[in-house]
Amino acid sequence: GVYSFEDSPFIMEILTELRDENTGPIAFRKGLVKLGRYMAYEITKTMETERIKIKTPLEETDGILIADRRNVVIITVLRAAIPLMEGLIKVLDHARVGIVSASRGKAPKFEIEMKYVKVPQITEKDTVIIADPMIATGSTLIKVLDEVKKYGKAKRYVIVGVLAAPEGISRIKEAHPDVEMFVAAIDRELNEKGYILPGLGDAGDRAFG
Ligand code: HSX
Repeated sequence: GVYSFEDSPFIMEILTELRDENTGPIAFRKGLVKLGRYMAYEITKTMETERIKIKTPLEETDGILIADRRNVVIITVLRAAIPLMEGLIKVLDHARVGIVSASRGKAPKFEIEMKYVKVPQITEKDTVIIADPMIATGSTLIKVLDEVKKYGKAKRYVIVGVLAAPEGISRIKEAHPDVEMFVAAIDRELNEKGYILPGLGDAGDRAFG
């Protein structure tokens, strides 16, 4: 499934700040960290929980444990996903973290070059979360998923992004039908250069200059 958070005023307020061209790199990075934190919180609502018994200082009572939160692998797609990952691990603090580099060539082929891949071993207990702020043509994430799937079969594959274009969503769904996508918002379209409209510009440049 594809989930977006247009009905969450707080996530939309953060997104508004990220879109605004007057937002500088410091606030932009902070916004990405915040989004990562709140989106991870939303994702925990889709995770399996276990009932457990604990003792307060006064008596025994029931509690819960989000079992799946213990088995998370976050894949950070360089470079714009770094602040997003920093936010995700505030909630998913047990996560093992993989890093991949991907850069997209020019139109019309948008070929993806992956120079660096460091991914931990993945087991069937794991929820693999792939963080990349922008899902434009979807080529980057298709290639990242192809690669990540070589490291073992996970329980779930979840993409976390800020913005997605409809083109990218359908291409990813076609290539990897087992993948769930969580994005702050789904935007209108891609321009001829493969930029999302209205978008927020180049997330890597906005965050890191
Ligand atoms: C940007 O382009 C993003 O952070 C992604 O890594 C990539 C998305 O483009 P696409 O491969 O979906 O077209 O640098």
